[in-house]
Amino acid sequence: MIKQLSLAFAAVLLLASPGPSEGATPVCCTNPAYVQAWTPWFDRDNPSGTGDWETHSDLQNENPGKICDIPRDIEAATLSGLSVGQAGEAILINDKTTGFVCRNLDQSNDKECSDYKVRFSCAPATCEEVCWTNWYNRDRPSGTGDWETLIDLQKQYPGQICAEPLYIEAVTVVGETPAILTGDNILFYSPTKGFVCRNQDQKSGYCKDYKVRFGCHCSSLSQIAANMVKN
Ligand SMILES: [Ca+2]
Ligand SMILES: [Ca+2]
Repeated sequence: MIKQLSLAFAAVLLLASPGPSEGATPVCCTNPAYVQAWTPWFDRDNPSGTGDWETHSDLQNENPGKICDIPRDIEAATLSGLSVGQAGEAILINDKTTGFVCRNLDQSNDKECSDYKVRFSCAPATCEEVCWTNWYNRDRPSGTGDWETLIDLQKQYPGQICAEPLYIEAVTVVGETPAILTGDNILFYSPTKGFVCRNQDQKSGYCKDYKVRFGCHCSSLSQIAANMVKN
């Protein structure tokens, strides 16, 4: 009885402290507001006509079932890997609802737009299919930036994160502000790579400190949960 009570107490403590503590405590069936789950990159048009048209509706029609109806975010980059800001061109539309359009007539010196690719962030379809790992915070931004890469976290916390996460969520350690709302320029934020914010990409010279967690197939985390109970 005492053993049962102490186990129950420990379970309550674990559930009550979802911060960046050590150990895997899979949290199942929550559906956080700001999840970054990027589709693959899409590049349907070239700028040789009137411009580069990568609209959400065209991309959805041409890639059935691959892009959600209501994306949470959009990212555009040139095929050479420059962000929209780095490319410095006049962009007509760059929003998650309409998609991306760069018109040649808006560019100076009769220049054509660069060729862009886009991707969208889509929420999990249902919470039941996704279980979340604990929060991890392995790095601080005092060096070159805040490096919370999947490969480093998997090495540092062996057996706690599934091999192929479906989703990633990143928030600030202080205040738990979603990464996409902080204004920091994020180098990458992807379930397959993890999260990196470099100080050199920020106007202020420093990234905020972030923690991350991953969304996995529940079956891949259930074994971890079973091991937790045994231990
Ligand atoms: Ca394009
Ligand atoms: Ca961090």
